[in-house]
Amino acid sequence: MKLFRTDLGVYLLTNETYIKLGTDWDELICTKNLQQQLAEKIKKSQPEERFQTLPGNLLPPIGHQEVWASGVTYLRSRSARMEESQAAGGSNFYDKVYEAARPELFFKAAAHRVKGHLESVRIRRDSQWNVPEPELTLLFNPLGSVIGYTIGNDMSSRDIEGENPLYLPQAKTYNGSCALGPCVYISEQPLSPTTEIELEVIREGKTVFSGAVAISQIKRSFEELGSYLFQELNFPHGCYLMTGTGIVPNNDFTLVPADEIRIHIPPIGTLINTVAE
Ligand code: DO4
Ligand code: MG
Repeated sequence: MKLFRTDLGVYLLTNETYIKLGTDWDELICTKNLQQQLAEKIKKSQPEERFQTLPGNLLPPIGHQEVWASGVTYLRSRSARMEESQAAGGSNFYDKVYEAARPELFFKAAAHRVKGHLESVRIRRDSQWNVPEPELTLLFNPLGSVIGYTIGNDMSSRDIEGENPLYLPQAKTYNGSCALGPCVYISEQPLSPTTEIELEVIREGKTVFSGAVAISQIKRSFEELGSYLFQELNFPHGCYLMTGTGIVPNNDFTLVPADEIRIHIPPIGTLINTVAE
């Protein structure tokens, strides 16, 4: 099952049919026993609530949820971070956090800054070295349970975070730095460890970067990341948690305006964003 948010309401996609659930995304995310409630809704839905195509214009799948992110959860992220911060003497912080009991968790975006599928993401004007970070993103309800999965793009300025680890919030959080979508995938079963995250960057019609990683390569469990996040924070509307990137292009790669970023995670779908000019 997949949840889509549009300007006309919230829709559940099941068996190639979109079923209207209502208009309040936050209320839905906070529903107790969501899966059971959705199953009931499918059974009871009336013909006038069923659609063959998604009604309205797609919006990012977010109401008042905060977006948090995990860092250095894959070996590739650890080595990339160590390389970019070596000259500044910051590299051993990343080595340590990869091994430490406490994960790196940081605030990524308030809901109003989140871009959806087919919207533009941005590069900071004061940065010369930028990458997309394709990340499996967990949706938690206020009780701290994972209720769904979406695709996240943690746009990052590598020169700024590499200059000094204390600049991380500026490298990660700015207008247009976070995209989520296109939907939330709801499943009774956890995602298979063989699930692949795929990234492709297309420039003037040609693929200039592609890469893939299996989610089994992550160093920490989703439960571990979630339990640290909820340890000293409450989320009355639930929250999103990006789980970190396992794909980082080589150091000679940077995004440029008009690049198209495609992130594919079956069975969620594909999130496509273009870098603003
Ligand atoms: O420590 C810097 C951030 C790393 C990150 O965002 C990631 O590993 O995905
Ligand atoms: Mg990241």
